[in-house]
Amino acid sequence: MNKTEEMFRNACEVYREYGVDAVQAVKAMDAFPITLNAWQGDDVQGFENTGHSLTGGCQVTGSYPGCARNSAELRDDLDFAMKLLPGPHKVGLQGHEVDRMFPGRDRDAFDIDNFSDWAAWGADRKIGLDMAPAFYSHPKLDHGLSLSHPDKAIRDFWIGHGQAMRRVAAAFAKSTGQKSVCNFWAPDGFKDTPADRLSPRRRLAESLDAIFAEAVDDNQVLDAVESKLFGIGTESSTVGSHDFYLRYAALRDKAICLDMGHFHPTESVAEKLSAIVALQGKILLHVSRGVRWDSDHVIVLNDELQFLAREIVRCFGGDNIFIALDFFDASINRTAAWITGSLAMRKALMIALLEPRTIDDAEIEWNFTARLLRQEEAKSLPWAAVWQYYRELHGIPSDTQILGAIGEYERKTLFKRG
Ligand code: RNT
Ligand code: ZN
Repeated sequence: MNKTEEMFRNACEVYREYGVDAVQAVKAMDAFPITLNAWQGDDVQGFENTGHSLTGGCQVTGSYPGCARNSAELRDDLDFAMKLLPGPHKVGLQGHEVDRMFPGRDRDAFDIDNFSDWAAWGADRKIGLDMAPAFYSHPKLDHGLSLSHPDKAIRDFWIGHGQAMRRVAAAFAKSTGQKSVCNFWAPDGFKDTPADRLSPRRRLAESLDAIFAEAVDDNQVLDAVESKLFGIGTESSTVGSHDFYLRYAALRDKAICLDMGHFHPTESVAEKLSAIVALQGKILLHVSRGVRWDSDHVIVLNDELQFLAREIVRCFGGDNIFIALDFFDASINRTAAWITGSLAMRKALMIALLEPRTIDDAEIEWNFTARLLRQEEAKSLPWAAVWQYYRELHGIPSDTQILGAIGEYERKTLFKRG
């Protein structure tokens, strides 16, 4: 028995005293696929090569060398990162991260031919592929509006893009054999106080209804709608606010996408999960970290992430909560961002799966003193010994070895991209 196994056995003994089966917790980890956000690898630029800069109220800061310049390089980087990660993964794409463009064919007419290399890659690796239409970084995002624009021709263009991406999501599901989550986030909003908030919201609802009018197989595509509180240039009001989308999702039986950077700083996304699941709602999580604002920092193992993981584990019903990363940091090695973010999410899930049942016992007995003490006590239980065992079970090297592999990959590949 090696040192890791010995420490794991000891940890199992300790957790048994708290009503936790650590062996079962290790097995349960694979019930939670994590979707990597491909757009971290290309700084949300996409590959249309039309020169459109990033708009829509998001911002990527930093200029670390080696950004993926095309979908093949992006897949290489994802392959590299996923080799160093434990547990099941999916990959999420944006609607402009095409393999190729065709003359005269714009986003409203994209189809699976624009993404066929992605479909083949996912099928070959048995990796599920999610999709998100890109309602931004395009001239038809006009005065900050897309699906809610007063000009029907502009709305129709974006409705076409939404329909096209949903068909691509269905094609991804067919080729990979895994359900594809198609997430709709539109940047529509106002920098300063709008006179009319109601009309754009009515138009957004109509446009979404037009997109979803086309039937898709629920076993292949799960539609999600993502709310946002503000963006750069939409500080005063967003058309697709949380109130709007929570109601829309309930009325139209869609998943609600909760992005951790899209709420007031003191508002917790973790707190929302049980409220939505208790009423049979489905949730797509955009796991992110805002620093002072919706800065989309790489996630780290902090209290909020651990709170989120605890709620995921308690509310998870197999197909009601989907975990997707959403951050974009161009100041560090982009593959390291995926690796750091996915490992942090996995650690938080491990800690949540190991949560002592004695906490619940105390609560059931109305003993809130014991509940508080037990919650604090849990923080010093040997979860790291179980985590190390889980990593070695999946053949994941140490963090030092991962850093070495990242350094070698950037010397051999990334830095040669110029
Ligand atoms: C924008 C939303 C959205 C984006 C991606 C790139 O703030 O979070 O999910 O991150 O569409
Ligand atoms: Zn998001």
